[in-house]
Amino acid sequence: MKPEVLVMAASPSASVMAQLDQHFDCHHLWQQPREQQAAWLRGVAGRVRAVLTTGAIGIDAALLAQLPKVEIVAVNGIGTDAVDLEAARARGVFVTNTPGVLTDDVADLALTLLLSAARRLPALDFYVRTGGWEAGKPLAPTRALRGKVCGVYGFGRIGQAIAARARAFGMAVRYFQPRAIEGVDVPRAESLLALAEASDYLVVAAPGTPATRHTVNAEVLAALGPQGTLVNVARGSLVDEEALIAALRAHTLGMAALDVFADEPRVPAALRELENVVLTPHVGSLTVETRHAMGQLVVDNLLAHFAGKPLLTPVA
Ligand code: 8YV
Repeated sequence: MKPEVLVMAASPSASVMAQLDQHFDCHHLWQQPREQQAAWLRGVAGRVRAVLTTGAIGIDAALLAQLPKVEIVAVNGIGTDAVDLEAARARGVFVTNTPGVLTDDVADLALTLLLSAARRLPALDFYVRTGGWEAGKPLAPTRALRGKVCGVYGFGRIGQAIAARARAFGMAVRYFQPRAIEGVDVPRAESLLALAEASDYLVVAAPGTPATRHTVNAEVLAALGPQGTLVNVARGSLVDEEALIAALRAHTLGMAALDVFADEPRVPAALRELENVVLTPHVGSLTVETRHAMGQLVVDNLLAHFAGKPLLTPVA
């Protein structure tokens, strides 16, 4: 008998979906109409041995408690902030995620956002579409990237990949995270505030944890300043969104380019109405290649678990 797996969300990779259905008896929650999901779940919960979830959906203690036979939670993403790791640990439930395979695409999106803000891409697109060019409306020059300072908050794999890209654009790079990284030729700032003071662009690439919550606060945003830009490809929880909106409104912060938000998919109207923002819907890893690689790692972790082999990418 195949192990029964609760699949919270689909992968865009047809191969991953086919492998899931080949090796496991899958219960696809995402196929159920929203209003019927709770009742449907009660029907399958008692038999579920594995859960496939995403970084955004995660799994809370209440759902874990509904699954008496669950052995493993495989997260199709790197962030585990939406997973109740404590509850999983208490139950002896393994957790895996997908580090490594999404690094380049998330770093690419960070630079896409940074460049879009620097060169005012959304405004230029609007200008052409709405006939501003033909009408000869004035167009102010933007600022060059070369020589500017890119501060990277969080210097793991993704932060370091962002730094390499920023350097290729002629930017000077610094980073901050509590633990210094040995053997890198990027200077570490003493604090996040010092990093913001030194930076023209502050790119957030740190994990969303209780310790990092709202660390990008009013003081940090003020230090980044009216010519400064905040880029966030990590988690919305790291930024005090109310302080961000206030700073953008008052132009004490120049711009923000955001892929992640405090309460996704709800983006505050106050943020959507601003002109000095670039907004994308949490798509750092959303490429065909990376979503396939992430899904494959999920499948391989599940297969390893049910074959009694070591997990490929366990969450400590
Ligand atoms: C995904 C992410 O959007 O990896 C993460 O932590 O936030 C993203 O890559 C998410 O996990 C959906 O699969």
